[in-house]
Amino acid sequence: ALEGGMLFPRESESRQIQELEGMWDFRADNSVNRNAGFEQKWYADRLEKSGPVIPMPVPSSYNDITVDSNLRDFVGWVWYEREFFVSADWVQSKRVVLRIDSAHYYAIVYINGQKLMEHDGGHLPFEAAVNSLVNVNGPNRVTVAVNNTLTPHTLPPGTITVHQNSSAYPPGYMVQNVQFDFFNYAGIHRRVRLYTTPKTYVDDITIVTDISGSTGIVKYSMSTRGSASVTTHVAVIDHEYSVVAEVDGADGELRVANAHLWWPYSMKQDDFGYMYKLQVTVNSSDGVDIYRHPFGIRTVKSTDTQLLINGEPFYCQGFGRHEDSDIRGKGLDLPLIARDYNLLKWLGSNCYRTSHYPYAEEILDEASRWGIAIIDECPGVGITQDENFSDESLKHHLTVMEELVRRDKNKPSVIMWSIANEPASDNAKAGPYFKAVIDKTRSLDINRPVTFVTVREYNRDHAAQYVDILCINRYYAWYSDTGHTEVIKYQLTDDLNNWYNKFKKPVIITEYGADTISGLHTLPSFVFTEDYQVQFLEEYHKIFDIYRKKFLVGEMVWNFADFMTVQGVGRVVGNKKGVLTRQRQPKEAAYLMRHRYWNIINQK
Ligand code: GCB
Repeated sequence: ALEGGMLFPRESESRQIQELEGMWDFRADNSVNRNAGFEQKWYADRLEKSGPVIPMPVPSSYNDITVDSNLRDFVGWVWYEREFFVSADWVQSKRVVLRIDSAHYYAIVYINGQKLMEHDGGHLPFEAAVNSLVNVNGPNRVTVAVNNTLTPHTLPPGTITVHQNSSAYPPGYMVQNVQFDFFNYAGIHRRVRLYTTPKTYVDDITIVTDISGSTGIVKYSMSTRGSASVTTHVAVIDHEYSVVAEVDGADGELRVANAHLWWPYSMKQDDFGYMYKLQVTVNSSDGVDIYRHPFGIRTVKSTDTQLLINGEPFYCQGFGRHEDSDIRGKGLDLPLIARDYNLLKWLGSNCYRTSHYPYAEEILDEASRWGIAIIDECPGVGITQDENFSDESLKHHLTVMEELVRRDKNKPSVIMWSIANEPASDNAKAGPYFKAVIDKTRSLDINRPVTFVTVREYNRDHAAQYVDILCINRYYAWYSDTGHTEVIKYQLTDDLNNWYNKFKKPVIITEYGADTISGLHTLPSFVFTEDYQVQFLEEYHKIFDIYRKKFLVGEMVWNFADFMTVQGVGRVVGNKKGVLTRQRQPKEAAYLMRHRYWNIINQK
């Protein structure tokens, strides 16, 4: 089991936040064994004492900040450091926590040269109390060593090739091979902050909602940590800051009369994304702790042909996406987040998948407010080699699911868990492996459907039998029959029927798309032109329109925007399947999607 509930840091009367974003000192460990930082204890004194440093923004990926291709393609440990101050008042009377919302991939954190914590995995937060390690007179140092190396047992998995004694490569030449199609951006990707709580504090809150007539049922449980004994008061606060229900105790049920449900904006255009707050107040001899947890009242269920939100059929009209943009790579960027939601709404998109890893909480929380539904995917992308199905890999995958569900369980926008993308589910090992991950996920949360995204054939998949909703990626007329959109209707029709007839479960096409260089045109169309992308999408839509009245419950274009990948002959400065460019400007296909998606919304 995991340590602590790790609630998202939120200010309140009892909790303060100190941001540690900004320019940090930075150095990549270029030593041949990539281990000089530990051997020479770079964390023991200021980083600039052990060698040259450069300024590095936090949060951001480090890869595209400089003009150095060695840093862009670097594999191994990089070191970050900055100074901070803490008030004596905080350290004496409060619990002071250092939280990193994500560092890719493996991180070790030191405070004033003393190890504070380690974390295995990018994309998810980690934290620890710093009270015993900080000075209140004078500066403190936080040093973060981050390693982006991917191995057969990381998520996502990868392999390292070292060219030893080869005349074809420089000595010790090291290559990171990956089994997925996006750039392995690295660094401190999300916020770093200090926050306080009282010494006895609200540690975790779980909120599950149900609907009975016009009444919203809010089941909650919460836990505290600390040595003092506590009394707990819980209140539901509406958007007007009125208390609409309240009760005492660490777990229970609240009933909200005439509840305002959380709806995707496509289902209730004038009343979507309604958020309440669960205000938890804990009293103890350590003082009062108050945490206000945003939540929505809604239900999600699936039948053998439908995906239901609040009991009504939901059709997912969406996109696959990435956290990706110029210069910052996968670094958290609030202007980009806001731009993307404006674009999603403009496109009429009511849903997306966090392909292929958990996105920042800031992104998911905005989805809740914008009334956009999310398939929340863990970083299980590229599980394709035999050793990726080992016990060691499985153990880590289960831990990652625990961390993901702990982080996102109370977010109304999250309507489904995706435990993997395009694994070798035709490998016999995939059956027991994915059954274990799916069972685990259901044991953590029985209130959302669970899926993984397959690219295999319906009759050769060992894991699809365990999911609630079939999610399928298809590239007819792109990776096969390239250029021949006339085959799409035949192949897609067969495919959809085969999956449904075998499994009797609803289907979402979670990817279909064609690389398109913005500005390139031909008539008749030719692959890589804007004309081809439009024609390609239109052919898929004809079939979707037949099956969305039956068992098809969603369609997602690959991709919302162009994104960076490794260099390769099939990628022209990245994957160009976006309907938007990487700079978030439209290709012609964006207008097609906007027309289609708004038509579907307005038909209702
Ligand atoms: C896929 C993958 C996605 C790739 C995409 C492509 O099936 O899931 O990560 O980017 O195909 O464009 O090849």
